[in-house]
Amino acid sequence: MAMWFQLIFLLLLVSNCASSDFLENSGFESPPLNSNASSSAFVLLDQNSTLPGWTFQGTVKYVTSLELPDSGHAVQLGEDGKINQTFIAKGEDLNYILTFALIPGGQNCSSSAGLTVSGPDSSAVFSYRQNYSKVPWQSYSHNLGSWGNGEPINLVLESQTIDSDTNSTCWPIVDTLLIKTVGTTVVQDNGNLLNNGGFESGPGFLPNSTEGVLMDAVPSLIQSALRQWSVIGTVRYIDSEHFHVPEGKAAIEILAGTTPSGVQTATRDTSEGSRYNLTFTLGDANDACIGHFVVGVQAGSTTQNFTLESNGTGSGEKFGLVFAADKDAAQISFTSYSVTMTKEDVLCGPAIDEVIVHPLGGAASVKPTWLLLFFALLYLAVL
Ligand SMILES: [Ca+2]
Repeated sequence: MAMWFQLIFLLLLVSNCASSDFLENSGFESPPLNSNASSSAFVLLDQNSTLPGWTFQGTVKYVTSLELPDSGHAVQLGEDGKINQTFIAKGEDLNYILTFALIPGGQNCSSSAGLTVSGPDSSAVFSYRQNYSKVPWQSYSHNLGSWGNGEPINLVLESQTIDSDTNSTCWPIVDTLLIKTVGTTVVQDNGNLLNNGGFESGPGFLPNSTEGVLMDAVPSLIQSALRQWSVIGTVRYIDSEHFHVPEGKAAIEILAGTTPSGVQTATRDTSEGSRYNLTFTLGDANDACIGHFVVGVQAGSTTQNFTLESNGTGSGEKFGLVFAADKDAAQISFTSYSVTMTKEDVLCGPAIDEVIVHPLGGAASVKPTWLLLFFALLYLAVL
């Protein structure tokens, strides 16, 4: 019993969020100094103004609007607009994951500039996309990497350079930045040969968001904000406060668009040729996503399609398959090919959770040569 408590404590200690305020003025609620920020909805910051916590360059505007996630203030990054803040890593073996709100900077634009988010050795481009949320803003995440205690982490947000006419361009607005830390130590999870099979370790959810966090394609397990899983296409990281989550506090919802979407990982400690059981929960996130879900599952060299009829009110069904490991780290992936949308034209899809890989019990995992030797010895003993 004591071991269970120790294990649970360890899991909480290592995998769960040790969220704290790393950033100063993370929601831009402290107005710029030396500027008349209350005079209009968009105030251009000039050389004489300072934005508490941040340094800025290029065209940066301080935004005041009730339409924002925190019904207050944000910044718009115009042409060559850039803001940055350096914060200090606290604690050892932690990974720093940023979640932020992205708001389109206007309507009827001829083009929209993207937003580049960078850490000391990582960078990704984000853009607001139609049909991915019910509200007029979206949460995205970026993994800033793992840093040792006391190391400075420079976070940079800048508008992406574009070629078209800058006068009819909509420039991105950013708000409510949140840094979450997750342990880099691999958590051994009750015999499951997959790490983070319940998707509990991932980006933080913004306090005012009911829409989860959108995750774009990240080919590397290391760089992904969804720990130990790479992302294909787009998935929505969903929380149990606002969605139906089969187990724990988080799961993923696969959003297939013009291209398939999904997640992929690899097992640990499997041995080539041995047989394993993969189980998972397939369901719907209770977000009015009605349709016929088809999810392609790959485990090692075995592939199989699984289907679910969703009425969009929150469901979960356990499925499984048996596969032989083709190598020590067998690939496991979940891919959705069918486009599903809610009545409000928001992309939605199958929810996946509780992904578990166990060795297949009994003699199947024992090498046949040993079995033969055992029976030969037994035969000799009887004689
Ligand atoms: Ca979960």
